[in-house]
Amino acid sequence: MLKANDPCWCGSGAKFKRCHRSPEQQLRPGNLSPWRTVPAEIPRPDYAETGEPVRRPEPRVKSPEVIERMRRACRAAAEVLEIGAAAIAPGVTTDAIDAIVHQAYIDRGGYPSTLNYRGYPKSLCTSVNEVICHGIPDDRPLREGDIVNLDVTIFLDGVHGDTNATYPVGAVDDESRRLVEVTRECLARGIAAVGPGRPFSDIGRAIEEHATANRLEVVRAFVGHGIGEQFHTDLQIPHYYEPRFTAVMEPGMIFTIEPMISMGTGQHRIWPDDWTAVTADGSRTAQFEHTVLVTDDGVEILTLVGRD
Ligand code: EYL
Ligand code: CO
Ligand code: CO
Repeated sequence: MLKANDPCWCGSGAKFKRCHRSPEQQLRPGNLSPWRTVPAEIPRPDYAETGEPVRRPEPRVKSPEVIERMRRACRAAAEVLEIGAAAIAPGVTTDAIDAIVHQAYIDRGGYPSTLNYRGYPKSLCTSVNEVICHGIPDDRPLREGDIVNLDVTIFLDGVHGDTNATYPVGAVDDESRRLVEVTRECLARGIAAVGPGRPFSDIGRAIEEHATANRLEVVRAFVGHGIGEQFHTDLQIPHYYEPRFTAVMEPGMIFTIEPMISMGTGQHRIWPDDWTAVTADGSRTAQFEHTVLVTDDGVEILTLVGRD
């Protein structure tokens, strides 16, 4: 396990000219709290006990009945994200936010989709600064100037709703603020490219164009995904232009768009915990995610709270 004063772990010395973060600035893993439990009466997904999801065929075009359940689950996910975000402050640990979010799922009768998904140990992903995604909540307090992404997924009414957003912790530097705002715009432009009859490649093209125009890089290793009765289906939505993705969007399709954008390299490394993805050069990243439905005339964002 990495210790607080170990030299830079990220390998950038070999592949990149430098790791530009001092050891003091670099994130180190903290300690995990014990596994949280979910009341027995809350329905759980198939992997909750085994850690391994069972791949089942699932139609890309959802039935009206599944779409209604997805609307409820996705709205609940948006509410839970809002509750988690309200707890962000300097000195608050990511584990404390995990505890709040865990209870918020249960209060809505939902199961935390990430809990034991392929063995993931927490109810929330918390990705700080150079962590791209899948950061594990631990006993490290957030510090003023950090940026932190909260990624919430709820299993409710037999379907999953998935959303995330990146927040400043207190006052943050101008470049980090710009990164967060451009990444928010990247998601908005990706969503604006959704509509029946359009190729899936339009989504990544819109995102990559906006990132590149702002001298930022798209992380290519992680993609948006089909979602429904399973957390992840075989449908992939890259956040960069992939001309081979000529398949066309149809009304009733539901998937996530979740661009990860880097101030430096889009290349990644995985921590020894096998989950935490960080930029290879230690530069900061931001991410925003919505679950969306293709409608007869465009797109409906499902992961919004009622008043949005
Ligand atoms: C699973 C599999 C390596 C995803 C999300 C894929 C992760 C790393 C191999 C959350 C948790 C996507 O969609 C997600 N967030 O928005 N695990 C995830 N995996 C995985
Ligand atoms: Co997510
Ligand atoms: Co997702």
